[in-house]
Amino acid sequence: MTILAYDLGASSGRALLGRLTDRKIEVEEIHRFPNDPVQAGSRLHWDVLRLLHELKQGLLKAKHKGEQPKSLAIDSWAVDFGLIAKNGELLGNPYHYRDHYTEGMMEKVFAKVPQADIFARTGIQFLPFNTIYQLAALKETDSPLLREADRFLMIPDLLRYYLTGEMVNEFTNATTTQLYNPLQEGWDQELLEAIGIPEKLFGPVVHPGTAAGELQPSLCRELGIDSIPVITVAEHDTGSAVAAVPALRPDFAYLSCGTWSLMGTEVAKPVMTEQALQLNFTNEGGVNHTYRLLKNIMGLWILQELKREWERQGLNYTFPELVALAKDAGPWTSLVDPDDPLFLHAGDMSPRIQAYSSRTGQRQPQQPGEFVRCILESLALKYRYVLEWTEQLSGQRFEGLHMVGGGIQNELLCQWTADAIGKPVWTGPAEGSAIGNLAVQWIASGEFANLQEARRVIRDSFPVGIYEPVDRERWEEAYGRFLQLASLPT
Ligand code: ADP
Ligand code: LRH
Repeated sequence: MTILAYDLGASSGRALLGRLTDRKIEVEEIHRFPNDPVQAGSRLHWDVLRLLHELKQGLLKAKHKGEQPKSLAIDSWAVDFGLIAKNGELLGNPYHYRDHYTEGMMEKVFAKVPQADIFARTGIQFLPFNTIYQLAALKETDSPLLREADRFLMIPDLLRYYLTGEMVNEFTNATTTQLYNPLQEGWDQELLEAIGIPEKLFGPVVHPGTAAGELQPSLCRELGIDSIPVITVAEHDTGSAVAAVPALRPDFAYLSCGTWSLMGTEVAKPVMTEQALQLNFTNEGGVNHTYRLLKNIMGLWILQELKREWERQGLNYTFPELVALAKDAGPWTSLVDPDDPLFLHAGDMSPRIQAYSSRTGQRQPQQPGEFVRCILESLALKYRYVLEWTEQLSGQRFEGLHMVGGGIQNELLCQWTADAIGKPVWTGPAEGSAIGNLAVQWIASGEFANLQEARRVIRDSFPVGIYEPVDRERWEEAYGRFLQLASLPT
């Protein structure tokens, strides 16, 4: 009996069929598609109807394989949303979190609710594109979308709504809005009131593993398939990725490595201390009422944008080619703080890397391999920094680091991460989010008793790569330089 997982990342989406045979998970990727944002005039959007089309392609491909999945679920990147009118129609195409419309909004919201108050209510890190600042920006500009809105749905909620006709807000994604209060276990009414967002937009929040309707009859007729039950999982992709970390102990560190790098640990209760606020750590809701104490690191986004920049110039490199160029380039041409706001928005990355290098008195990368090497070395060093703070904040010491996500195909990055942190790196599975999505569906159906059992089976089903640290002295020295030039608090 198969089940179906859709995992929509910021760079691509995929549909995986999952099967459990003799307590081993088998997965088959049946559909993969790009998730290219669309710049329309001055606005950057997601092409949400194209994503719905791709979900349907996944259903058709399952049908053509003779499969009738027992259930399905969707996870995606967080913070973005659609607004639904009274007549049930989507108002406008959802904005991409890298659109410029939230610039300056954090400060405007802080004038209404002090930053420390927002953290005390939500436990969520301050990123300029959080849903709260997106909604505040719509309010500030008196957007007709907000005026007409009757319901608020995060991206997986929205796609699920298209599949089932039912509107349900899922927990893990709800927490990333910075409008959900984990202590009161609900949308924070005072926060919503303070920024003037009507509370009626937000429905009750359901946890991962809840039945959330069936495929609509009209959709089944269109595709010529039988109905399938739809389940909520950890619909925030990072929540699903962490559910799939094959850790045997409860105190483990992870790095979900894709467009973003999300590094942290799983905790039973949000860590909402002054220090967590100062360091801008977050506490995102997870499976089984857990929380992810983590920090966003800009991640492979910078490399993706560099690749796109070169494509615009007619230079088409694959990721493995870019990694090979980095390997052959000389070390330490330059280091950057990947989280400098310079790198947040779409556009040419090479001039920004050069500008950062000049600003910090370093040599500018010139050759493609030097740029890629700069990004990968800088990421590895930033990982060390965030891992050390994760240990401090959680009061744990980690023996190594679990890496999951598409980025683990970059063996150079995995090795350099081990070198930078001075601890082993354990990699896999690469399709962490999709496998976490499947795992929660199996918990919901009773195939797995709990998350621990799911992780044990994941460990038995997928090979774990091991990278031992080498070259410690050179990385130690580079780390000292990195901390100085990035002016990071230590
Ligand atoms: P997301 O889910 O955010 O879209 P993924 O988890 O799919 O991201 O990871 C995408 C990243 O994985 C790319 O930015 C790229 O850096 C890396 N990657 C993908 N394939 C390869 C490969 N064959 N070799 C090296 N790196 C790769
Ligand atoms: C990773 C991710 C991350 C969010 C970002 C918007 O895909 O969901 O956890 O912060 O996208």
